[in-house]
Parts: sequence; structure tokens; C-alpha cells
Amino acid sequence: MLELLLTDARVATMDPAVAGPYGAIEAGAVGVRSGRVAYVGPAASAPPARHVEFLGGRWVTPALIDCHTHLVFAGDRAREFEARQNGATYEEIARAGGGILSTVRATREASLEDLVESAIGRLEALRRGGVATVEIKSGYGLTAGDEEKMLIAAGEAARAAKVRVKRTLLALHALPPEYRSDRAAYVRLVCDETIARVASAGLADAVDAFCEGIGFTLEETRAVFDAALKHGLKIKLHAEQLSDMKGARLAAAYGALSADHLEYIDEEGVAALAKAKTVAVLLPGAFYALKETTKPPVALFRKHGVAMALASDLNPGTSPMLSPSLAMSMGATLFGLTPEECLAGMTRNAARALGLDRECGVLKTGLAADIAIWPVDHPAELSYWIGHPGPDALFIAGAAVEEH
Ligand code: DI6
Ligand code: FE
Repeated sequence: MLELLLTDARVATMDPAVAGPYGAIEAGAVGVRSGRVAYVGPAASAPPARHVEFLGGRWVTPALIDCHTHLVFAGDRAREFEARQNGATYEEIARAGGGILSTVRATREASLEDLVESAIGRLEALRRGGVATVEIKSGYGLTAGDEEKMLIAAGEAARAAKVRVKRTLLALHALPPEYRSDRAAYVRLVCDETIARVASAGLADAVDAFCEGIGFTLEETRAVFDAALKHGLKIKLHAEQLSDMKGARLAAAYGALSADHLEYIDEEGVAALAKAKTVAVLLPGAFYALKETTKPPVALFRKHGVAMALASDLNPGTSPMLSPSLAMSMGATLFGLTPEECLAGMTRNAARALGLDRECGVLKTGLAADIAIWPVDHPAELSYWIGHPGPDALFIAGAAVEEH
């Protein structure tokens, strides 16, 4: 006996094993038992259930997954936005000690409680948009203790907002001011202390680094990857966002779950991602906010069969974006993804980018019952509306989320 059956639905399973666009099942149903999907298929052959909901032909999809955010932070960067609107560039602001470092100052000063509270608000905004799983990076603390504080805040906020979370240590995000004259010492601190502390406390699943001219070099990134692997953490990388540092190749060589941004990646880099089955995470919010013009090479990702995910990159500097719908709209309109690629980018491929492909991201028997019910007539609408308000209902591990 199922606990819940959502029936009289059109189901975009996003499961590649189901033939056709979106892995769609017309006149379909999804059944739930013990927080897992227990049936996906034609409504006519669904087993009996204690509760049955008739959806009147509405579309059901896997709940969305935002696989790249920096949503724990203090302060805001609205003044910096104003400076940029008056002509300053992101790089100029960063070199003048603003940018990421201004958020570092505010985040170090903030209490754990304040970080949790503001993060809950952002998580709830994403959740209203249909997001059940979020990745959250550190990177605004930079000392071992402050990075731990951020990751603890991420865990507590996710628990309070009842969303599934994956946490990523991004200690190589910016050079902290106290190490300005000794980069090597900072990288050593991260390798020898921060990673070990975070890993042994179970505060992160992966490490990431900002491999960039205004961030960290390939060699510095490599050192952190080596330390991360030693401590059993997975690898992710901010690569080729503002220039071609050949970071994606390095990430692929380390078997990274994902390489993210990738506006400046070349074909050799794309081929390396394909070979390593590393997911390309595209972040149109930062591209939009920075008014970039170089787009990620979507045609090359398709040609080489690199899975593309799409995420908000929610952060105070380059992507203050609280809407998964906007990420999908921008993925389509700015980067040229098809609506089906956009939805795959925030479901199936996002799950892969987090190492969660056996847990969520498609509607398939045995996976978590993370389900969104949308008031739309076609799944293309999820990328078509510019800022869709979100699903009518959202289930996370089989539990209905209240405000929907
Ligand atoms: N790339 C980005 O776009 C963000 N971090 C990164 O490595 C920016 C974060 C910020 O400006 O606060
Ligand atoms: Fe980012």
C-alpha cells in the first residue's frame, strides 16, 4: 500500500531510461512510501494508496536542485553594485580590498545565529521556487574557525528550512588580508589545518577553489586538491570564469564532481571534462550581473557529451539571485540551453554535480520522493517564464513543504 499517490498527472521523470523529451509520462502517476518514490508510471496501473491526489493534468517534476551557492554570508554588497553601475569593474573593486573581502569582514564579525537566520531566509526563497536540495559553500571566513562557523551555519539553516544540503569548503576563495604578504603560508594553513579540521568534523563533502587571476593559481589549487583527497573530500572547482587558467583540466585530472562557470574553457578542457565525467555547472547569474559577453561553449559541451547543470551561484557579489526560475530562464536565453536542458540542469545533472545521483534528481522508484507539482501546461514553461513564482506543491523526502 502506497502512502501517497499523485495521479491524473503529467510526469516529467527526467529519467533517461524513459524514452522521449523530459522522460515524460502522460496520464501518469507518482507513488510515495517511506519518503521514497515507490511508483512512477501510467496512472491506470498504479497500486492502491492511503491518500490520492488528483492533479488535473498538472506537471510533476523532480524537485529542483541548486548545486552551486554561496548563500551563507553577512552584510550586503549593494553599495558595491552601485559603484559598478557607476563604472568600476569587479576586478578593480576586488583589488581595492572590496568585493569578496568586504563580505569576509562582515562574515567574520557575524555571530553563528545571525548567519543561520539570514541563510534560512535565502533557503526559503529558493525552496518557494521549487528547490529541495542546495549546495552551500564556505569561503567568506577563511580562517579555519570562521570557515567552520560558516559550514555549521549552512547545516543548521538547512535543517531549519528542511532542505537537503551538501556543503563545500571553499577556503581558497580569496587571500585573507592577514596573509597578503605570504600567499604560500595561507595555502599551507588551508592544506594542513583547515581541511583536516573540517573533514574530521564532517562539516563538508567537498572542496572547491577559485582558480583565477584574482583568485588562486593552478599550483595552489593542486595543493588543496591533494590535501582534500587525503581527507576523503570530493573535488569541485570555480574554473575559467574570467580567463582561461586551464583549471577545468586540473579538476578533471582529480576526478572532480564538477567544474563551474567555464565561460573561458577551450575544447581541450571540454574533452577532459567529458573523459572524467565531470559535470559542467553553468552559472548565468554571475554572467548576467557582471555583464560578461563570453559565453560558456554549450555547443562543445553537447558535442563531447559533457553533462550540464545550472545553478543560481547565489552570492552577495556576482549573483544575488534568489530564484531557480531565473537561473533557468537565463540558462535558456543567455546561454542557449533548451528548456529540457535547463530542467535537466537543475535536476538530474545537478544531482550528479553533488554526487547525489543515486539519491535524487530524477523521478524513479527507490530515489528520494523530492517532487514538485507545477501549475503549467508544458515543462518548457519552467524556462519560459522570467521569474516563475514556483510550484503549487513541493515534497522533500515525501514530506509536503508547508507554504506551498
Ligand atoms: N566566483 C564568483 O562569481 C563568486 N565567487 C567566485 O569564486 C563571487 C563571490 C563574491 O563576489 O562574493
Ligand atoms: Fe560561485
